[in-house]
Amino acid sequence: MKRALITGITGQDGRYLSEFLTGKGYQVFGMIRGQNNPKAKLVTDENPRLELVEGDLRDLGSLIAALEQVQPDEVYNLAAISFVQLSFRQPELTAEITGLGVLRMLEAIRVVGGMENNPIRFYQASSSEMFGKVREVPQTEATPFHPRSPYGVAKVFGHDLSVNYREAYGIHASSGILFNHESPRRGHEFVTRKITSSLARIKLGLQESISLGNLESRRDWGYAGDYVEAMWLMLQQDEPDDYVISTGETHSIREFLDVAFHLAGYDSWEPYVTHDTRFDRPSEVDLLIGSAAKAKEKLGWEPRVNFEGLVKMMYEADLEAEAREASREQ
Ligand code: NDP
Ligand code: GDR
Repeated sequence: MKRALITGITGQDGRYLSEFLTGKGYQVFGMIRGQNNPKAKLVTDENPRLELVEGDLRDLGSLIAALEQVQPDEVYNLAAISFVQLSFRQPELTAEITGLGVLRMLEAIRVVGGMENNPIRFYQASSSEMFGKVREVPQTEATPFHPRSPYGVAKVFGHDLSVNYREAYGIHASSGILFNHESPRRGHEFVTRKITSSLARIKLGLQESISLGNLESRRDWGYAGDYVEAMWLMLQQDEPDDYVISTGETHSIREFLDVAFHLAGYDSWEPYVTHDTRFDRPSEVDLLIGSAAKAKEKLGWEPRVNFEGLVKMMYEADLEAEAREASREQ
């Protein structure tokens, strides 16, 4: 039975990947941080075969201990400060966790796995945010990086370091340059989930409007359930490599609002959306659209859920959850 260690187990991707790998017959271990983390129950209720181990990306000793305990075949490094907006307010913490955290995990793998024939395969959660002010359209593995946030800069550090540990120490380290991916498990701080959960509440008469920032930026949005399969496929290859994972379609926030409000039976979203400058960013990524041609050719990976399907899945899940919550409160 293969053994996998996932950092960021309580996040959106960690939860999908844990279920995916368990389904493949893996023994899955999730790294959890903090004392009495309230999300431990959520993830073990969701996947009763998941085992938790303690660890924090700020603490090298804890990573070494986790690797010694688990003896993993594969490590998926998904943990990060992942919210771009927060990275402007807490840049040092972002560099510490999203950037230096990768260094610590790679060092732990180097130490525990040994220098020669290191058996541990490593996946780094890289991001389209590294392309930032994009140098070409669509973005591929060869597109130069121009990050536009402390988060993006920290991800470039983690990405380049994974390449360096591959070249310097022969570690089987692969990076997935994943474009935005969403789901009913997406954190409420991200724009898609903010829209679908607020819309569900508007529909149920529980909320009057949504405050948003920049509606013009464009993203290549896919479904997280599809994207975790690509992570696993990367680690099944003989040679480590980097892959763009995306849908190849781009849509603005306005278009997301159009589709979501239309689904909910409204002619227009404009009466329900206000602008709040608090959600604007000091520097913005205006356009993202990826080409996953390499992943299709080498991994046989393609997204299954399209943009409309994704919006529908998220809105319907939020409508059901909000209605359930409202009836419980009555
Ligand atoms: P989430 O924000 O949902 O999850 C982040 C996870 O990181 C949480 O489990 C959190 O744990 C954990 N974490 C934060 N700080 C630490 C720390 N110091 N030590 C250990 N764990 C920590 O992210 P997603 O699931 O959406 O994304 C997964 C990864 O993929 C991230 O690295 C993200 O940057 C990257 N990515 C995501 C994309 C997306 O569209 N979703 C696209 C491209 C890249 P806790 O619950 O304890 O806070
Ligand atoms: P992003 O996702 O920054 O692309 O990072 P987010 O959903 O936060 O923003 C997308 C775009 O929407 C605009 N926007 C708003 N964003 C938020 N969060 N809240 C608002 O109210 C709002 N109004 C407009 C933003 O300005 C932006 O242009 C996500 C994260 O998952 C990263 O970890 C990951 O690496 C990248 O995707 C790829």
